[in-house]
Amino acid sequence: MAKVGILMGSKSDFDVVKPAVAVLKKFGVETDVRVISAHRTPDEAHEYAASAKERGIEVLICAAGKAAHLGGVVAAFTTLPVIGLPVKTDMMGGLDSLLSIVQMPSGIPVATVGVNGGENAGLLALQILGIKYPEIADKLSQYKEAMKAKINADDAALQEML
Ligand code: RP5
Repeated sequence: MAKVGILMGSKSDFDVVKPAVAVLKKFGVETDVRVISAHRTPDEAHEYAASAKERGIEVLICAAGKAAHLGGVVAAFTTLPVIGLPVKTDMMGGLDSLLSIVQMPSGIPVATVGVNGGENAGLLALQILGIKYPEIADKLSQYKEAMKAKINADDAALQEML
């Protein structure tokens, strides 16, 4: 059963969403990936958000660009944690998307990752799930150890060159 619901406002957002799906898959976490728009399919956005918890979803990721209100709208209809994933745009490089998602007024928070930060959105979802599932928290510790080993190896290689 999918633990993470991943919504995107348009199929054109999918390239940004892929790293989130990939990292969740790598950790063995099933996802439910959908194209649902806050303004083009508002009824579906409402229905999905309001029913997510009873369908077993534990964390939501919402990717959107421009006037990117999908995360905020979804967060309005659920108590599940919502991670906003701002999509880079042509006009402002994604600053428009970022501000639309991160600057939620008090009362309805949307945890926001960087522009096109799909992998971090997936990792943040895993960290939230790790509170409940020790096996996910353990895998995250191993992931961090591997990252540390790589940086240390890169540093050692650099020192050799200098
Ligand atoms: C938003 O508008 C979507 O999240 C997408 O990033 C942006 C552009 O959508 P398309 O015109 O490519 O469908 O709703």
